[in-house]
Amino acid sequence: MGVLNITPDSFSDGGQFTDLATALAHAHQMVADGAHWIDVGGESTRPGATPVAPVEEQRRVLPVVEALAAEGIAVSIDTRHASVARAAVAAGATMINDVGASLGPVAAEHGVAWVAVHSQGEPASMQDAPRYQDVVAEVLDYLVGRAEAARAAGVVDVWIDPGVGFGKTTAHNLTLLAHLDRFVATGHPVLVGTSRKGFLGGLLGVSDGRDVAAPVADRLEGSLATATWAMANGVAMVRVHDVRPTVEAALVIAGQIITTDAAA
Ligand code: HH2
Repeated sequence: MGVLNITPDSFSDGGQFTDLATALAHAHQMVADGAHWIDVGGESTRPGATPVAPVEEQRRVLPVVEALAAEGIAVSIDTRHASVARAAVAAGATMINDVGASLGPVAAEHGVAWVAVHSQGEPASMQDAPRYQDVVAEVLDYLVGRAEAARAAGVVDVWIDPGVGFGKTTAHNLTLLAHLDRFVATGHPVLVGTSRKGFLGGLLGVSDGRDVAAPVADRLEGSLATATWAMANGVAMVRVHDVRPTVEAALVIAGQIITTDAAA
């Protein structure tokens, strides 16, 4: 799943794709690089982000969703708001990627896929003091409960996502990643998004012997390591900014031959 943020303030690609032509060109490149889904978002949910009014979110995402869906590209809408999800589905999105994990009924209403993402707290304050007794058990119980309710309400295609970075410390994130097999064992397809996230900055900074976090542009190794780990542990989809390197990493562990553009 390739990330396409139509926002001025996303932590890694904010402001890059606010122009329609640039956004579409980037989506086309991600599809050419091997993305099966394009995840379109109009509100940053990075720690400390300011909430966006649903009407503004729709203004940002709908032209992009409509254009990509019209070309037959599978589009998911990354939103916490029912009105945005409904409008995006009307424009052609066929998956609701739901960081609030509350839009199962909307997915049921429209017969589209739904991703339940775990988060603790709201983006504005979620990283202040995340607390769990047993992070794996709590996140798992929550997601299975949400997924079962959505299935009972009629959603056929239900995904679960432990929500790396959403109200979690680095230790929480690493513990969840270490136990992805338990999420996979639920039988629900699992989606994981670690791409360029802050905890990788901290880990890469430390591994480089620096006492500062690696900047967003310098987190590819961490993104690839965690995406590859997730895939090797049975995760069905990874949500990434760097599609081509992730596909190449996946092909390496799948034992397949990579044909570079130059050699093709
Ligand atoms: N992470 C982000 C946004 N949406 N959706 C799922 N299913 N899983 C995730 O881990 C996830 C997500 C945050 O990343 P990004 O979109 O790159 O940044 P921002 O929220 O600043 O736009």
